[in-house]
This record gives sequence, structure tokens and C-alpha cells, in this order.
Amino acid sequence: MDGQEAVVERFDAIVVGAGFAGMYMLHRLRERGLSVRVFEAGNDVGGTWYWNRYPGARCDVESVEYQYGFSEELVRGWTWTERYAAQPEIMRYAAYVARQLDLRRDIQFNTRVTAAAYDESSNNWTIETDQGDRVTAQFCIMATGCLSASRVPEIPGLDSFKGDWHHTGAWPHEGVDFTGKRVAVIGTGSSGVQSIPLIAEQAERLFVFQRTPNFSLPALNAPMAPDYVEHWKEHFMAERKRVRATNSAAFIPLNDQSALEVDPEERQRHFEERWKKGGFVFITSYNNILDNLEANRLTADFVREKIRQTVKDPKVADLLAPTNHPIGTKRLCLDTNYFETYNLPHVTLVDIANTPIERITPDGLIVDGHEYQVDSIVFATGFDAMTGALLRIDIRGKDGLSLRDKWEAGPRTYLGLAIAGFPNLFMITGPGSPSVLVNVIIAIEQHSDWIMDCIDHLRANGLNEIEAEPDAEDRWVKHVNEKADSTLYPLANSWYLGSNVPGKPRVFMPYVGGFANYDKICKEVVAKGYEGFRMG
Ligand code: NA7
Repeated sequence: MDGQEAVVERFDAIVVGAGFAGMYMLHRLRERGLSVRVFEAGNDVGGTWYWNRYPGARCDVESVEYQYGFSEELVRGWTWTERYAAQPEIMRYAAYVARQLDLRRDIQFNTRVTAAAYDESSNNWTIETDQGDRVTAQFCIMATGCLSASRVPEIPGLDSFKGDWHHTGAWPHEGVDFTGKRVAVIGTGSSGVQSIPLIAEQAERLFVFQRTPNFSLPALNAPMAPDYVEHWKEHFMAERKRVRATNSAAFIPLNDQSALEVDPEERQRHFEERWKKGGFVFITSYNNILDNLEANRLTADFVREKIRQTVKDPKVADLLAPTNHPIGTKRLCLDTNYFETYNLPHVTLVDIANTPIERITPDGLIVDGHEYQVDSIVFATGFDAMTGALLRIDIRGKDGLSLRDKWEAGPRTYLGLAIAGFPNLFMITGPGSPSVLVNVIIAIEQHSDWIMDCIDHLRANGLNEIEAEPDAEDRWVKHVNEKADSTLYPLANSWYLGSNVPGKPRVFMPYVGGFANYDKICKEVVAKGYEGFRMG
């Protein structure tokens, strides 16, 4: 960036992204009288839900929980219809919040932030966008989302493909009609698992290319009875307060018992009971499923057996039953008729675990020397998670230090909120925070509130700058790693570890120490005068 003369506008704070994090942060900053501009690449609010419009896109946190908890008025004024809200309903909710809080007037849509640079002499960030904006602000807050940088794998020949192709994370707004088409879906994470049954309903022929089978639990989604919804509204504020004091930050009840201390029949009965409830309540059947290999194996065996009971062809069932990672160490999926879909005569599972897609031809895909001819390809291949959206922006801190260089060997943050060398820059749900491992809206509110309190503190004390200290950052990175290593999570090749992106450093990114523990640590840091931060 060259000089300051081209700067057209100045704000107290810039927020990057108008998903649920950016929306709430904007509200908080404005409430305190700061001037704010939000830049958003899409043309509406909603973040990940704005982009992920693929068939079957649905939240896997129950809708009554997947909402802001800071305003009883907002809670009372909104009525969810299904147990797990589908993408269009979540977009309507985001629009409702934007309307109620009058957010849109401070959001500049269709604008992608390309660069952000810190000027030490003025303690300001200069932010540039692809629309030619160049603005300055004392604070730059990255609300860029954990799953927003979608990734199409580099398979040779895609350019030559004659049909249409789409990534689930950048789905056309007008939808895609697969009626009468031969379709390839690549990827069997949440997006594949949710979309495959619906694409199969339309397509004439469906090939699913599976590199890694995933564990999936039945969602048992259904409309919610009006009196149930009213009951939730009545009790929501108290319940939200209660769950914020727990490590899971979820309403789901944990059975605080080891899977190994009950006899096999009782365990089977308990698994069955929780399975029938649908959703993630199954994975909290016992308290050591994610820490103890034997407890995990018993749980996984139960699920593998369910897959074998559902899928009629035993060879296909074997391919679909995951054996290469402990259950829950890759993001668990919730599905509606996923495994049943493989019983349909026009659906074929293609195992590419050992024989990757060689190339794409004008007419299809080649695996193991065989061409699968298709009219459409769906890439359900996921995201450059947690760091991708940040690193796609050219972020430069003190002395021109580039975030891309700093994070070359993996993300380093203090509390997932701040980065040494990058003063006055905050992240919401950054790597090193609980983010995707808990109800992300609770994580967003906790982070935004912490950031707001911090900015208040600086302003009240006439301070211009806050920066994480390198020592504190080192200690935090170590703590995050130790916590992860005490669980089974690192045993899977997952996007939590960045292992879905070729060449990405293998570092466990989210904080597994629990929401309540994390929140307590953040509060202690403040109580000790922002311990680990330098202020000036
Ligand atoms: P995920 O969970 O990252 O799933 C991506 C899937 O695509 C996964 O099965 C990958 O296999 C597969 N993949 C990725 N690259 C390739 C290539 N090159 N060839 C074949 N298969 C590939 O992304 P989703 O969008 O489904 O879900 C993301 C999150 O959104 C989800 O966890 C929820 O939190 C919501 P792999 O497992 O890497 O072998």
C-alpha cells in the first residue's frame, strides 16, 4: 500500500464478513457509539448460509439452540419451524435479525476485502477491497468464518469438462436441476451426506466418489410442535445461561459415565435409546467416547452395525462403514436417508480411497482406468477451514510482517482472538478458540463480547493499541496442542487438522478444552489486567 492520501473514509472499526459473527459484532460496536463499516463479499447477510445453498443444506445444531441469545426480544420474535433448520429458514432468520437491528445500513455488500495493513505510527489499519475501497480504522475485526473458503481440488482436466459443475459451498442462487442427468458427487463430508439423498431423487444416475467414509447419525428432523417452540421461547434465556456454563455449550445431555463401566447389554440398550432420539445426543452416550479408544470403538461398532443393517449390499455397506478413524474425530454428520440412498438401483458408490480420480475428461471422470460418464459434477469437497478465509487476505502487521509468513507452519494465536505482531486486529472464532467444536453462535457471542469489552477498556484508559505478547501466544499454542493431544481427535485426517488441503501444515486448530473452561480463561486474562497483552 502506498501512503495515506488515497484513503477516502475513516472508521473506528472495520468488520470483515456479515455472517452471524459480523452481524453481532456490528451491533455491539454500534451500540457503544463506534463508527463501523462491515465489508461482505456476498450480497446479503448470513455468511456460510448465504453461500451453502446446496440441496439438503441444513444446520446440525437444533434450531432452538442455533440463534442469538443476547436479546430476549429477538428470541421471542422468531419462530423456528423444524428441529434442524434448513438453509432457507436460517437465511430468513439472518434477515430478521438484520431488520430488527437495522444492520444493513453499515454493511457494504458485494465487496471482498483483499488487504489489511497496520500502520504503527497512527495505530490504524488500512483496509483495501476488490471494489477499490481504501479505508482506515483503529480496529480490524475478522469475522470471516471457519468454513467460508471453499476448495475445489486440483484434478486435471476440469477445464475440459463439457457439463456443468458446482461446489456445494458456492451453490448457484437459482438452484440446480438434476432431473434426467447423470451426476457425480465428489466428497462424503456433511455437505455430501446432506445433498446426496436429494440429488439422487432427481438424477437419472448418481455416482458418489468416496475417499473417506464418514460416520453419520440419523437427524430425525421433523416439524416442531407449536407448544414445544413456545416452551423453548419461555425458557430460552435461562437455558442459554445454563449451557454457557458448560463445556459443551449445548443443551444435549451428557451421560457422565464411562462406556467401559457398564455391562454390554446395558450399553447396547443405552446406545439404542439415544440413537432413536436422533442427532448428536448419541455421541454423548458416555463421557469417554472422544478420549478413550476402547469406549470409542464400542460406540463406532454400534454405528457400523446400523450401517450394515441399512445398506443391503454387504460390499457397499463395508465401504460405507468407517474404520480408519475413531468416531467423532472427524466432524460427525447428521443425515436423512443417507445410507438408504445406496439401496437405490441408480446410485453407485465409487471407492477412491486407494485410486484417486485420475482426471476429468470432457464427458466424465476417470478412476482406475474407467471413465464414469456424467453431465454434472458436484464438488462436496469442503473448505480450507479455519485459516483459509484469513489467509486469502493479504494481512500485514508490524514491520510489514505478513500473516501468511507468520502462519506458514500453522496458525499461532493468543486465545484464538489475537495474534502477536498484529496489534488492534481481532478474530472471531479464530484458530485456537472453541469455534466449530461448540455451538458456534455461542462462541461468536462470547468472542464479540470479549472484543467489545477490550475496546471499551482501551478507550476508557486512553490507550491506542493492544497486542498479544509472543510468550503468551507460545503458551496458548502449546496449551491448545496439549488439550488436543489428550483426546482422540488428532488420530483422524480431518479439516480440524488441515489435512484435507494438500500441503497445509498439520496442526489441530480448534480448542478442545471446552467452552466454559475457555470462557473462564478469557475472563481471567481480563481480571489480571489483560494478561499476555501489551497495551499502549
Ligand atoms: P468436509 O467435511 O471437509 O468434506 C469434504 C469431503 O470431500 C470429504 O469426504 C473429503 O474426503 C472429500 N474430498 C476432499 N478433497 C477430495 C479429493 N481431492 N478427492 C476426493 N475427495 C475429496 O466438507 P463439507 O462441506 O462436507 O463439510 C464441512 C463442514 O460444514 C462440516 O463439517 C459441518 O461442520 C458443516 P477426506 O475426508 O478428506 O478424505
